[in-house]
Amino acid sequence: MRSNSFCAGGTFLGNGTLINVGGNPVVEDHTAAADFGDLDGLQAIRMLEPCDSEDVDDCDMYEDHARIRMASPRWYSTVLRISDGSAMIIGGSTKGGWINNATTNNPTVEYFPPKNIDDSNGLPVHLPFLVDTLNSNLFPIAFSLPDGTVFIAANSDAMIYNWRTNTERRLPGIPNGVRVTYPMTGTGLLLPLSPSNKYTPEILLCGGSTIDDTKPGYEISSQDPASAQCSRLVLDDNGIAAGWQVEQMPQARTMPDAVLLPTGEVLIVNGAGTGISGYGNVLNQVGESNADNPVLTPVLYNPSAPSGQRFSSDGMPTSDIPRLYHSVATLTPSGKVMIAGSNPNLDRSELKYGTEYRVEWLSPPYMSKARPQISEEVPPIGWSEQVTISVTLPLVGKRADIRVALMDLGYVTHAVHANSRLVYLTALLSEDKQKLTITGPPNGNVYPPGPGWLYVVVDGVPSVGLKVMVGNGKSPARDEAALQNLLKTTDVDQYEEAKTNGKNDGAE
Ligand SMILES: [Cu+2]
Repeated sequence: MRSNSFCAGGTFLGNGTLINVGGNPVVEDHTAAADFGDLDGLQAIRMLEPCDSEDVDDCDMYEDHARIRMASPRWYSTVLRISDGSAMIIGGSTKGGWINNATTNNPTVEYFPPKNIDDSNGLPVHLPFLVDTLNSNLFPIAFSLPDGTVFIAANSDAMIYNWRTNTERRLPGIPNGVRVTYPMTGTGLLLPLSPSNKYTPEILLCGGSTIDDTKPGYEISSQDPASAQCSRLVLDDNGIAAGWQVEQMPQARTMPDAVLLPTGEVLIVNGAGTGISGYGNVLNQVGESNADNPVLTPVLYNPSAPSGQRFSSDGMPTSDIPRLYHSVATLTPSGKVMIAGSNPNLDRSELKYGTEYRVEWLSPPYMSKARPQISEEVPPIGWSEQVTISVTLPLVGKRADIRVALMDLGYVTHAVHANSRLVYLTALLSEDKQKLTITGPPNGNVYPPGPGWLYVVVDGVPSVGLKVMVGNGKSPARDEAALQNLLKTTDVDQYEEAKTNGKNDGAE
């Protein structure tokens, strides 16, 4: 990788290529041993084609800003795979920093490969929503919806964006003024989609903060309470009319991570009980951390349990490792959840809330049970296509609940679990209980084409996930004129150029 990718976003594309997008400017003051790359990363698009070779040079990362880049600089933007297998790149700031403001805001979306939407011809498309949601609007929470539109939450607002027509449908505000995006960081998920409820989408947002986002850092404290609120909204006309359903987590959290499990439950981990994201900005910093009172016990949330009985920490281990700013958690193919990170510091630090290198593996209760198995590779699955796979199931009764979960494990950063997705597939077990015939998702709206992981879940116990390619495996369509227009009319490394010309103070 040639440029500074610290705090980038990313996604797999429809053909299985991973892109890593944006990041930081060149860091000029070397504060410690760490180094960050010599090129401005704000407009970078880096590509990696995963490969099985033993030689790392065979699957090197490709980066050449003269040929492949964004039209505009973006720090803390969200990258989302959409229904045609391309990537939507949402919002961000035009330079590194902390809380966003009107002079640094990049209130636009652009695409990779570039598109011509509303005569944009490869250039960024303006989104009024990202102006109206200043200041706390970085790393928007976004999910591709089963009708091909995109849900976006930023600050204490939400909308549905039709990217094909460039139209916004504003949704009711998040109740009680809770802000959910950086630096008042909450987290969000699209709850599992299933054929039995006609893939009706429902959004879950948890944690964040009600601190006034127009206050300067010196009026905010690391001891200001975070929000315990989770808010759910069903995204059809009835659901939107009914509004957000509010419930309370057992503990308040800013910077939580919400991880979808193949069982349909949500694991909530990480984060702090007080303060906000970032470092070195607020009163009563702990070391450099803007947040304090780490929350150390994970909680399981069962979206389909009756209201009031959805949260439980029964049997959950309590960690002694604070996971604050720059922490992550993700489901892995084994079924365990990998928990890592935390660095609320300018650089590597050994002060309190120092740089955390330890990784933890959380085993949900199903890990200790007899597990089903998928016994051979899973072939690629096309839209509504039937595929038969061999399975080894533990003793299953007549009434066994057998489900097949197609999952995107997402691209996790800064509590944003972009691309996280669970789609239950129709599955039919053979008479001899050794074959499962599954039907692929109906189209790329329900599951944007690209790689996924398939888990067979029997009575709430999932198999190990097997990798599967969904869709036709082809590269997303490329609009050559839009790409050429982007390369011709925009400069490489606009932020660095603005700094040299004195148009920018260069502060980070
Ligand atoms: Cu960051």
